[in-house]
Amino acid sequence: MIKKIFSGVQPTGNLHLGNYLGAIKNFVKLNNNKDNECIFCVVDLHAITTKQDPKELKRNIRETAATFIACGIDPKKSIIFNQSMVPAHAEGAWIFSCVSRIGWLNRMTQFKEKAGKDKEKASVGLYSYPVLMAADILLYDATHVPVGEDQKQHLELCRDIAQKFNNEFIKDNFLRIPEPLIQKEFSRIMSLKDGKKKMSKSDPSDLSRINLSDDKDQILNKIKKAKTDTLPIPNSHQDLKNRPEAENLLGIYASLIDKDLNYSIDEFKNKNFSEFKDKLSEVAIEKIAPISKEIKKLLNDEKYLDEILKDGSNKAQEISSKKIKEIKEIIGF
Ligand code: AQP
Repeated sequence: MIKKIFSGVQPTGNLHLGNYLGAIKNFVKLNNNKDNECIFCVVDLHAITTKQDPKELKRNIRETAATFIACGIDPKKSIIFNQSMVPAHAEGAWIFSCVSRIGWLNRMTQFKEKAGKDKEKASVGLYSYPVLMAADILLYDATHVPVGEDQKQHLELCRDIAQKFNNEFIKDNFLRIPEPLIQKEFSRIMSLKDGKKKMSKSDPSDLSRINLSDDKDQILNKIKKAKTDTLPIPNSHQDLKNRPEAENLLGIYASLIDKDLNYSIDEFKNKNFSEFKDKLSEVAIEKIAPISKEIKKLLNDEKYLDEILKDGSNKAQEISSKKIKEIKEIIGF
């Protein structure tokens, strides 16, 4: 069976190692499989659920597209586009918000985390964010959605929306029920400053994350300053319990070299963190520095990036306009 892949990344700046190891690395693998049809979207409509500076947003849209390409997604094989260029996403989001139930959205933990204590002041868009995400996926009949662990709940909501629409309009299998593709290990990379907090673009401390645009010296400095504890590296996974920073760094190392956590524990057991950090810096620089260099090179060619996004948007428009037309007919418009 041909796998139809859809996933998105918000152009909110500072794409980081968590985005790479949790999602984009997997996008590249899927792109490289000749049997897959992949669509990777710069989800700029999602980005404006929190306040964005217009000039920065424009730059970040190009930078996210550049990051996709620099990481290894081939725009000749996969569709790369930005969401705001394709009207069906906003139309679909409205229609699916009428299918979705308030009780379902009230359970979304990401809204609670992002809105924080002052929920009343959060945008309505931030609340209904997962409905727009459902539209993104359902418009393309995606069979598989590669995401980090933090998006699992949103994907379950998408499946519920599709099921309810199909049931309500007695259209079995009209909306394809997508499967999540979440890596078993390292699907949630944590902050370098706090092993209990997700590595995130919006963390005010730049030292909390390794950005995909960081150069060699920045990577070295951030790993040097990354929080650890006073104990040496243990012999077993079990002994990493209650040592979130140590577990996170060992996990990052393993994921960067495509191994599992036991492999990095075995390699560094009983050693101290300074020795481990030297090796971690080496592999992180080896992986990230070429990506960072390529992003900078691509950003110097705005015309090329704009053409990729335009071409991708035309292709996305062709697919999604057919689906939204069918959806409207089913509803009775
Ligand atoms: N720390 C992470 N570990 C693993 N995967 C992650 N992802 C994000 N952070 C981690 C995955 O990256 C993809 C794109 O995410 P996004 O940028 O669209 O939104 P996000 O999840 O809200 O990312 P951030 O960094 O936390 O952004 P801000 O701070 O702007 O809210 C998704 O597949 C996500 O799972």
